[in-house]
Amino acid sequence: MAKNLTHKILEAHLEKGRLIPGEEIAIRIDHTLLQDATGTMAMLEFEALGLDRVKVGLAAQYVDHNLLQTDNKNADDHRYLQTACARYGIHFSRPGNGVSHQVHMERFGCPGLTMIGADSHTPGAAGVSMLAIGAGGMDVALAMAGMPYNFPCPKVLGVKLTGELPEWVSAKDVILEMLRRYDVKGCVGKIIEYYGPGVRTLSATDRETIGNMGTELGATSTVFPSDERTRAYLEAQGRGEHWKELSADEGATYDEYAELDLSQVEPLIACPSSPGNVKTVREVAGTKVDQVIVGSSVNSSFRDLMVTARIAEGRHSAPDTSFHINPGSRQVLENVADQGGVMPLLLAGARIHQSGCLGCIGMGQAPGTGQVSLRTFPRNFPGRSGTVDDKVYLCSPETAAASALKGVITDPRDLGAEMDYPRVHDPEKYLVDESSIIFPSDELRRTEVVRGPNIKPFPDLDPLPEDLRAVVVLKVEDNISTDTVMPAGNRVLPLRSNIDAISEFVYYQIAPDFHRECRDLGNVVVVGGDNYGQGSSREHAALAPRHLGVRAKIVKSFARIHKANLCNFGILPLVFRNPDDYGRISKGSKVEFPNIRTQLESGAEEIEIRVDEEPMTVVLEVSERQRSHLIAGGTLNWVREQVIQGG
Ligand code: MIC
Repeated sequence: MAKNLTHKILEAHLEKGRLIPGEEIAIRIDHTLLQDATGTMAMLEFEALGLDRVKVGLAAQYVDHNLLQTDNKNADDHRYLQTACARYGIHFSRPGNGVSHQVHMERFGCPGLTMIGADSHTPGAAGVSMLAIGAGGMDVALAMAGMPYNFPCPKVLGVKLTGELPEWVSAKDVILEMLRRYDVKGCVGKIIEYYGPGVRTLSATDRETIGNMGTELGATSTVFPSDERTRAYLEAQGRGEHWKELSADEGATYDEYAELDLSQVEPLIACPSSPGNVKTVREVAGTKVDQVIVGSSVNSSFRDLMVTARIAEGRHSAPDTSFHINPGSRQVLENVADQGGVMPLLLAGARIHQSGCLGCIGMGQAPGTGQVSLRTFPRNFPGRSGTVDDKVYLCSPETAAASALKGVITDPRDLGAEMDYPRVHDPEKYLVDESSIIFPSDELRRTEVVRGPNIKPFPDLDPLPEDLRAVVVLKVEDNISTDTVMPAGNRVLPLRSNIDAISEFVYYQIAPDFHRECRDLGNVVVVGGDNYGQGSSREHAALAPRHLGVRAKIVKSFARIHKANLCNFGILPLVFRNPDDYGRISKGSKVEFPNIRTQLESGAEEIEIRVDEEPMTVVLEVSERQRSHLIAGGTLNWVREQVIQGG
């Protein structure tokens, strides 16, 4: 039977289950990716498994998030990660070498392989036709230990691309067009596979942009065929031997279909404060812009910076507009410099930063009060920039560059009257500099792991009791992102390896007393709407609430990674059977979970609880494996039980 490419890759890696949407499957993982913000906790979890060496084809650790060093903490974490990588056999990409997604694609990504990464934008590896999935740190730690990755088999949405992008329109506009159609939860439970004649008009880094931001659609992953463009990219990286051709079989079918004519795409922009709030640039043109940032997690490739440089060449940014460049990697910056792109940027007034995520995760670059910031980043959830009531827009490098020059949101096509569109071609051979990557070796194996004082052991979590009584501590609405649950930014990120300390920031932007109330109340419940926990993969959005006594979350629906993280840390992910029950429960409601342990052990999907003494039925839709983890009080407890039982 003719197969689509997603099923071909999944089948080649399938360890358990059937490719039936919704059923849990387990796949073998070829690569794992960690970044420092999620990686310290994941590394502690890996260490807790007690292995001598990683057991995965290739494990990589990037330091790209916590780059500001305002006290000892981040630098201590960097040293911890570097020494742990040496000790356990993990590739270590040093601070300043670049964003995980960009560097992994440059140096390690291979068509047809699988990867999980403790970063929700891991699917960017679609650029070199990997099937890459964002996951919580615990799941990545298990994969580093050689275990397969378990997840619900997704549907495959086949998107046929036709035509070719017009001038001044680029890959970011394609993914914004997808967001305009599907919004932030339209692709939950799906892998998006692009196919058709339009694919070959997109370069590997264009595909990376589209894959990276597929996450904002709620998608599990994104897959692109591996073709001549993939070959050209790998050859330019000096890794041509890793290329192989991959595509769907002739006549392959998909669970769902869509078509996108690239020639019809126009400059688009996601308005504050959701990646799904997409308008045409024309609709908001003329809005005054205080800050423009090109780069970071997405749109930070050679092409993206070079097109910005060529647009800015011989011009200057507007006097009231602060213009920033965050290169995706040291390699990108070296190549842009080599091809004459740095001088035009400097002369245009750009502030060129080190390679890394920076303002994308609130590590600096926060806009001022009431200021408008235009960014080529992947997400703009409320307050993520670090500024309360921020006004962050997401757009292509072309729109960003045009707006930086004019000082107002500008459709880049309007520059057509002043200049020709500077079409940028990727180098036939990139300058390759691997000196900031430390490769594993037998000699490094003897390295002693150095732990700073801020690295605290993984907290103890008790197993699920037979009966549970709790109080609703917070009720929130739809589309709450993990940025709201567990904010990032320079005050909070350095605490990622200290759960007790970071817990004080849970929900602090919308409920500053959350942690105190939890401590007063004992066991608590959080109530939410649809798509609860969208966005980042940060497991701290589950682990820190659990540490504060959150034992269940009852919502209308969950985002994929957050739900898996809740199971990993023993928080019951419950869904209202009747969505109207959302109205029957409020802050202060008393919730009883009688015989909850027995209910879970019996495999019940419908769970009977009592809310303010009235019965209510909620649904627990998890796999058998996750059920055992919830009963044990979390995955780590469960793994330890298995080790003890196994002798
Ligand atoms: C993000 O974009 O939110 C991040 C930073 O990449 C996160 C990881 C984190 O919270 O550390 C993600 O998306 O997983």
